[in-house]
Parts: sequence; C-alpha cells; structure tokens
Amino acid sequence: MKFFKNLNFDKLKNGLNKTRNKIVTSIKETVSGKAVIDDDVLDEIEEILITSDIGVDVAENIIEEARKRLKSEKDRSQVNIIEIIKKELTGILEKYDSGKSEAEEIENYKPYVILIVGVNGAGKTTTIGKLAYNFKRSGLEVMIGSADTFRAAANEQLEVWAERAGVRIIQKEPGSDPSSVVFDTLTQAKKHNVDVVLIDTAGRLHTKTNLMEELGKIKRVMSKVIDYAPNEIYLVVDGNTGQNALIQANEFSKYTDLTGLIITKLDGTAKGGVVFQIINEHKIPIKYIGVGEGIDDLQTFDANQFVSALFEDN
Ligand SMILES: Nc1nc2c(ncn2[C@@H]2O[C@H](COP(=O)(O)OP(=O)(O)OP(=O)(O)O)[C@@H](O)[C@H]2O)c(=O)[nH]1
Ligand SMILES: [Mg+2]
Repeated sequence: MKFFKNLNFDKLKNGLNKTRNKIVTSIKETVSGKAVIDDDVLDEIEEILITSDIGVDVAENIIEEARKRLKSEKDRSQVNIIEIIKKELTGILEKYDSGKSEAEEIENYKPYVILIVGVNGAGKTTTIGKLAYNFKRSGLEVMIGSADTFRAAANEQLEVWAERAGVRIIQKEPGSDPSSVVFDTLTQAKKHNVDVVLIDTAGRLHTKTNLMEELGKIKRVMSKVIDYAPNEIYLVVDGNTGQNALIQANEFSKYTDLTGLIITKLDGTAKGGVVFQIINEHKIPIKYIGVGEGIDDLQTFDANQFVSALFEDN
C-alpha cells in the first residue's frame, strides 16, 4: 500500500525556527569559540536546556551523558558536543516508538478506528481534516464521524474539511449524544467497507469531570459495534501551550488509554522543546505534528528528521 509519510523537511525546518532560536542557536553560541568544552560550558548548556521547555529531567540527563562521554573521549571539540546533544535528544524521541508501522496496522483491521481527543482549540478538527486527506491520498477509504455535537458550528467546520479531503462524514444535529454519532459512524463504516474511521470530539477542559467521563462512554459504545475499537486514541496538544501540554496529557491519561500524541502549531511556537518533556514523562509516542493550517501541513513524526530540522542540518 502506498502510504503517506508526509515529510517536507524545509517546512519542518521553517516551522521550528522559533524553537531553534530558543534552544539550538543559544547552544551554538555558547560553544562557539571555545577550544575545549569544560564543565562551565556544560553548565551553561544545561541552563539553556532547562529554560527551553525541554524540562529539568531531560536537561539533566543530557548533560550527565555529555559529561560521561566527554570524559572518555579525546575529542572535546564543539562539533562533538553538538553531536552528543543531538544523539541524546533523538534517543528520547525514539524511546517509546513501538516501531509498528501504521500502514501495516491499518491493513490488519477494517475499519481502523482513530479517536481524537483534546482541550478546546488544540487543533483536533483541523488535524482530522489533514489526516483524512492524507489517508485518502494513500488510496484508503476514509469516513469521519462528527462526535463534537457541542458547538453548533462544529458540523459545518468538519464538513468543509471532509469536502476538501473528499471523504464521507457522519453527523447529527447539535446537542445529540456524541456516543450515538459514534455508533452510527462505526455501523456505516462496517457496512461500507471503510478502511479508516476518524472520530472528532468536542474540546473538553481536562478539569470538567463529566466531559472527561463521556470519553469512557464513547469508547464503550465503540466496542459494542466493533469489538477491537478504537485502535488508537490520539491526544492533540497545541505546541504553544508549553508546560500546560504536560498537564493535559496527565489528565487525559487518567480517563482514557492514550496511544499517541499529535502536537499541533509547531510552526509558530518557540516552545517546541516541550515535545521532549512530554515523551519523557508520558512514555507514549508522538505520531504526527502540525506545521501549518493547510491541508498538507501534517507530518508523520520522525525523531531523526525532527532533531535534524531543529539543528538545521541538511
Ligand atoms: N499554525 C497552525 N495552526 C493550526 C494548526 N493546527 C490547527 N491550527 C489552527 O488552530 C485553530 C483551532 O483549530 P481546530 O481544529 O478548530 O481546533 P479544535 O481542537 O477542533 O477546537 P474545538 O473543537 O473548538 O475544541 C484553527 O484556527 C486552526 O487553523 C497547525 O498545525 N498550525
Ligand atoms: Mg473541533
């Protein structure tokens, strides 16, 4: 199966401009002109990392590893320290990646059901539009279920995306029970031999217990129609929210078994470093990243590419 691996390196690189300025440029400036990387330089780098949303734990680990490696190596040059940091950062991003290809997974289930959750305005609906477009372009039959029945305009917004992507959408009047939309969508998907189902949900504040509990109901209804569903529960977080993204991931994990994260709006944020902290604390992989508002602005997350783009390597 031809499958999307939408990696536009330049776009990723541009998207990470602000984050790069905050992390990498400062590190490069710190080490530039230093003949030897000594403890003082490492302390400075640690401070940059700590203040860059990467988080204290990750920053300490990286520096500790760097100290160890530099001690055992003769090459204490600038190039080497940058390479050490890059390797450590890539290692964190790869750590919880199951290595399973989504393409193979999708072939094993029909339909493959993806539930999208997150707080208000995180980018859920936009991401569903982008995912639908990419799956469809890969030759898959896609159906979207509009389980955001909370806002009157939600249906319309999702309809526009479904049209752009050229996929079918199941929806009900605003105010309907989200679970009943889910029930209908999965029933239709089975009937029409759909490959991938994407379920949009209303934005919910993680502090609203009743809304969070609704996610449990959605999940139960899903498994009544298709016993293995959902295959994935992706939490969408806005890359601009920095530390708050961590709290959201904590809270959503209490109510649902998140299988992956989608980080949006990495194109405009200086807080992209938070991806390292989220993975480190939550031990779940990042699946996709949003680098713009357009339909083609969703990229498959790739640890090596992400770190290369961050360090602006070609
Ligand atoms: N720059 C940029 N903007 C994005 C990205 N993803 C989403 N947005 C914008 O973020 C805003 C909110 O996106 P939605 O998709 O409506 O968010 P949502 O989570 O569905 O919101 P609710 O349904 O209200 O909870 C929109 O203006 C999107 O265009 C991204 O990757 N980059
Ligand atoms: Mg929405």
